[in-house]
Amino acid sequence: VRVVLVNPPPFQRVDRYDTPDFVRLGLASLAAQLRHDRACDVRIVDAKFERLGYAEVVARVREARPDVVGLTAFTNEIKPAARVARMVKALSPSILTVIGGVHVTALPSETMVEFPEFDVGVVGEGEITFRELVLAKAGGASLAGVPGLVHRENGEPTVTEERERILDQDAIPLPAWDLLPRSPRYLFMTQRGCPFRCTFCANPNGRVVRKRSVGHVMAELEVLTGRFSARELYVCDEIFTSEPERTHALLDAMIAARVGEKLRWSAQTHVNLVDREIFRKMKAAGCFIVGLGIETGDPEIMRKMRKGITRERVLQARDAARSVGLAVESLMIIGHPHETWQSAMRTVEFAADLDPERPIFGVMVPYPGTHVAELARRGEGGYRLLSTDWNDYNKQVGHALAFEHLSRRDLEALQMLAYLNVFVRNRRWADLARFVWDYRSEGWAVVDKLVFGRKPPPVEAFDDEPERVSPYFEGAGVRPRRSLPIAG
Ligand code: B12
Repeated sequence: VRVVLVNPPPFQRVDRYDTPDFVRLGLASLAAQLRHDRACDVRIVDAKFERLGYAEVVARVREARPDVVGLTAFTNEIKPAARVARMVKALSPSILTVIGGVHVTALPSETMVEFPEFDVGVVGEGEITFRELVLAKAGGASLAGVPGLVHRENGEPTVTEERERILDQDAIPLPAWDLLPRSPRYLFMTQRGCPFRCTFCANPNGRVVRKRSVGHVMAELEVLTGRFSARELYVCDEIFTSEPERTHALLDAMIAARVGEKLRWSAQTHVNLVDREIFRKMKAAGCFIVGLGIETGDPEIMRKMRKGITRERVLQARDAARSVGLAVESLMIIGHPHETWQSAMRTVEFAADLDPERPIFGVMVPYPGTHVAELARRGEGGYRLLSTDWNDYNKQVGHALAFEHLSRRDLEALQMLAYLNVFVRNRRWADLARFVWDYRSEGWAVVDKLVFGRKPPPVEAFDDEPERVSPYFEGAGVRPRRSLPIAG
């Protein structure tokens, strides 16, 4: 069996992550598993990293003459993934198109109804499910016997038995980075899952944290620093310091192996699970910035978002990081349930009090599978759903949500103000200049929207783009308004 895995082209080129300087971890992991089991011949096309358009992606697919094309997508990537699938089907209807990733995991049946161009969806962690799917396809067996899938039976989406999460993460082979172009940064994961129940998070990896052993993580670090000459890692564990004992053991091993002399890395964690000693070791092991999920500066919202943090705890964590010279990235959201101008201003002010090296403010997006999305769909929490078009579901420059008492413009003005306020109030002029330069594309897109009411144009526009609405929105208490016009 021949398989091609595809990271679809971006819908628009605004966000720095539309054209990332790193390759896709999920696909490298799936490919490694297939290769490990000698299940098939596998290739990867990372259109975002390689800056490929749709025609180029399809040309690569044609050349590989695959039996199966697997596509990956977060919510904001699902429509570009569907377009690739449509073009692949036009190439040869017998190619099996498989969609995986966070979006289909949250909305399995709805995705199959909305996008007939996908033959099968893989729900959740894909390594084992995809291997079994490919083997079933090779052997002509029915897909109904493979757990963790959504497929069609008599035209109706049918979800098979639930797939168990992979408890032994060491059993997953190291990502097949050799199937992708070399990149300066790599994504890296030492565990999957998060036990918290925050209202805005879909928790795609489940609540049970499954950790790789220290030895397994160290083996991957050796390969990345050696064979792939990685210079920077983005550790994407939901909570890097989830268990203190294991975190210390891992950091001790990294320090002993002098990882910090070979590369630098960043990670994210929860303010209740850190202290000065952990930060000191992280810094010694090569970490240069730690992301803290702070989310809001409003004490009432903080209490209600189910994260269990307080402003005092956030400040303590910031001080602990600062005392060992570790930079802080603050992750905050504007648009929590029942957000008002006043509560959002508390976030704006708290961020300036914190004065993080790298502030990040997203506007709330109602990602399917979250409590916030349910509220937005029902028109509760003060929310007004603006769009049923998944291309609008982006946190930085999106257009999914507003409030009865806060317009989209208000939210974006607050976002701009929040960024500026951190630098201006703390008189960080050089940082402000660097920030404006680094984020000029995103900044311009927001200004263009605020001033002229236009959205950024798609990278490639197609006349035959089908007008579809996911059944997920049927019966929603709120009728989305017409989306904004697109610039250009
Ligand atoms: C690293 C990361 C990033 C990185 C890199 C993303 C990238 N392009 O690789 C950066 C910082 C760039 C990023 C950006 C964004 N991110 Co992000 N990110 C993550 C994070 C932390 C890990 C993703 C990851 O690599 N996981 C590891 C791999 C192994 O898992 P995976 O990709 O899910 O793949 C597995 C399965 O999903 C499945 N699978 C996936 N694809 C396929 C395909 C096939 C064929 C099959 C069979 C199976 C399969 O099998 C894989 C192996 O088990 C997750 C949270 C999390 N911990 O998962 C959020 C997360 C995915 N991000 C999220 C979001 C919202 C975004 C942004 C849209 C935010 C924004 N700026 O607006 C942007 C999107 C940028 C863009 N233009 O596309 C949300 C997605 C929610 C949603 N419903 O879409 C998540 C879930 C965070 C959250 N809890 O809300 N992100």
